[in-house]
Amino acid sequence: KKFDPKKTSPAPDAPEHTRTGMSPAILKAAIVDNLNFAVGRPLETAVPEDWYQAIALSVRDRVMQRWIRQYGKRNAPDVRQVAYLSAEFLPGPHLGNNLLNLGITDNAREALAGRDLDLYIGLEEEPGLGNGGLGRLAACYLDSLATLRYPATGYGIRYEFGIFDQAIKNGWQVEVTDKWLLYGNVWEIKRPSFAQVVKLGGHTESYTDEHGGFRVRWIPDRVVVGVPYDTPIVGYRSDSCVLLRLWSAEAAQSFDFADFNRGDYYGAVEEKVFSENISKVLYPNDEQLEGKRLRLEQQYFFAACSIKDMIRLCLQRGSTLERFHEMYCIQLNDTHPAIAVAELMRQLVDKYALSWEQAWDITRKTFSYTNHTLLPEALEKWPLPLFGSVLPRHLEIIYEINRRFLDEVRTQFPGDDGKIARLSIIDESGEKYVRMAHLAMVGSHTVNGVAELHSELVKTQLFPDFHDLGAKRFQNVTNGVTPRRFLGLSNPGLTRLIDDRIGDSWLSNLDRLRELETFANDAGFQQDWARIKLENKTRLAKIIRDRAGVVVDPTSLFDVQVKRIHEYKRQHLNVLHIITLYQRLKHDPRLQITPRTFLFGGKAAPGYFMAKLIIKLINAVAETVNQDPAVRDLIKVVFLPDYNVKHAQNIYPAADLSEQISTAGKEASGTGNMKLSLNGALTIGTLDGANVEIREEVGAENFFLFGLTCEQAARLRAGGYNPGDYCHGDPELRGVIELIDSGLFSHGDTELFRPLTAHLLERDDYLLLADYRPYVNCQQEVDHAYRDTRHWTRMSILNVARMGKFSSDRAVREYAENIWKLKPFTPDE
Ligand code: Z2T
Repeated sequence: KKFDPKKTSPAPDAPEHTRTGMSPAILKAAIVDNLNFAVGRPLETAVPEDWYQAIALSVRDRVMQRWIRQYGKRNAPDVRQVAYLSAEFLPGPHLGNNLLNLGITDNAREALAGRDLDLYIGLEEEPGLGNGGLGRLAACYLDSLATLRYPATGYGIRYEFGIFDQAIKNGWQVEVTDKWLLYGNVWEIKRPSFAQVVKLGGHTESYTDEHGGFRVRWIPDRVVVGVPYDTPIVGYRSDSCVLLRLWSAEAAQSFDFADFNRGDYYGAVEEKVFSENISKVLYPNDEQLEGKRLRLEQQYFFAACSIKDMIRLCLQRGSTLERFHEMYCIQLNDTHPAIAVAELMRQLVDKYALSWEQAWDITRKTFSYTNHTLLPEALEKWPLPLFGSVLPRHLEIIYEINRRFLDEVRTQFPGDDGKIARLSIIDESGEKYVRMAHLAMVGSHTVNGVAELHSELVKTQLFPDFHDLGAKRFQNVTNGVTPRRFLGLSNPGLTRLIDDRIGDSWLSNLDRLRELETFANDAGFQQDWARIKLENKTRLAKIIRDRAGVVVDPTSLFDVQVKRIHEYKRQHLNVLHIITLYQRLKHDPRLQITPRTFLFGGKAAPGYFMAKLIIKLINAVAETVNQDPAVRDLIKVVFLPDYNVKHAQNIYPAADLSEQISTAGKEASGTGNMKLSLNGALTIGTLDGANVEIREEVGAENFFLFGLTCEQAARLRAGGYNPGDYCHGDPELRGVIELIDSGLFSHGDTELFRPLTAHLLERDDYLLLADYRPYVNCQQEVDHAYRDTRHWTRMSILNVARMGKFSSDRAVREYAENIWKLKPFTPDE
């Protein structure tokens, strides 16, 4: 068949709605247009990658149309916007989600007339611009901000290389560079005209201005240019869009002609290389500070670009900077962007000549701060000399902020030097540091934790002295996840079943899932429910075979632990349970247990030895167990390489059991726990983070609880915890540890896992041995419960029906109403 462009392309004089329309016929024409004119491929030679590009471009046009239509509303002089500042965003692949949110998935399928839309959707390289929960949360919030019609911008960094791709070689993690931009990125639009210049290094000078005022200027020794790339994020069934604006670093001038003319070619390009380094790569540590100069430069780079962008827009919209806080509120996603507090002060005082008092008032009314962890090793602090050499003016400003702040503290607590030292933004207990959490606290009107338990611990454990001051508002906003991507898009089978029973409005009103409760006992509904789970498991089983080379039984219990690998998350406790079952089956070959498939996924920070050893242990146990004929049909262990958003979307719908087994008090919230339960998995978990609230919602009888509470854990530690006692008192546990040390899982190498077992026996910071017996017993209950399919299915239905609270729509509404004081746009007529 020959391609005739006249037959498929709209006439050049066609009305606008014909070019941007959503009908199958018009979509088809647009896709073919883009294939020809943007991708540059005739239909008959187009490969799937070309089709992906053409479809994505056509969808982007339609997203942009919404963006344009809202321009007037967004920029009206009386509209307050939220700027969500985050060093990480993990949006996942856009195409499928944009089709869903625009409501044109079926139309696109029809437009493609038999071509495989899902194949094209699957080709998209995801922007892995985050480590885990924190970055994914930011992406969920953008989805909800757009859906709920709040005026918002997400500001972050356009890393050229995102989180590394994980390969598994010989059981070990191997990091592979993430090249997400290799084939281009359809969704972003570069905006060179909004570029910002950012200063770095150098020194400060004081001078007297024309009114005789004392002023300071910063003479940098380097400047870089930040160029924004915009990705519109479209709301679900709404006329609204929000913008994700990511900054990319470029050299101020790509050639220094002075150097070039002297014949120093390399000197001339050096500047370009140094500048571009700033947005080159995401630091791959979750919850482990890496005090590197480049990381501080990244943080300042994007904070400064974002603040300057807001000032530009504020002035452009006819406001004055005295009203900055009426035009913008800024949410700090952890302390990574906290330097923005000092940067706003610098802009207002040094550049726009506001008084310190007025600038500080504006600043405090603008910022609020979300804390995401209690782990001490994650709390950001910068050595003073390093900080001063990168940001000399900001250090002065921070000293002034701190001086005034501590003066206030002194009037409230006279003579309490200990309190002053503990509250100070500068840590002077040894080597001096700038404490970024203190800067964020002092500079903002509200601070919040991300689950009820976590928010309590923020007050009582993390910042008790700030809490005593009383002035600051401490709040809780329990995290939420978007049901669009994590149910609507990932689990179309379950989505259709729910639609059939309760209509289709629940995806934007998740509380309506409660209406499913009436069907929890309905045998027909239970059967449909179980059938869909089995279909999802069958689909995942194929992926497991292709990607991990293991054949698993879709009727076995899929026991899933997917998240970053960290000792506090206790993937190795899960492994101790697996080895326990293995040991029991070896001793008693006729033992009846529920067949289980243990699935793991997650990346380890490249420098985190223990986490990497845990991955090796999982794979080592998998290798031994999966090939042992004595247990082969009862337990299978799989480590799925390269856990990311895209793979997560295949895993959640297939899970029966969700492992949320962190040491109580360590997981701030967790969000995977929500996604899994929303897809009908039952949780086995500790009273940690949002687990507490999930259990409250779904009912204790539909949740497998075990382990120490955080108070019990604290008491145990205070009384001198001795893990060895637990080992000696429990022969089964001792057997498990001895089995690891025997070399059974390491081809006779008795030393390989010694760092792990030795740590458990000698220190066990995360109390695995204390929680081992309760965990294994609880798993036994899971085993029994799964045998009663009807009862299990009923619990699964009730889990889903009661997950309404954990929609990111609820969370974003709480931020908007209680912290940002933001009003949504009125809908278009
Ligand atoms: C992260 O993903 C989280 C906290 C961090 O603290 C850093 C990163 Cl990269 C600095 C996680 C928490 O561990 C998790 O409990 C929480 O659900 C998530 O942030 C979102 O709040």
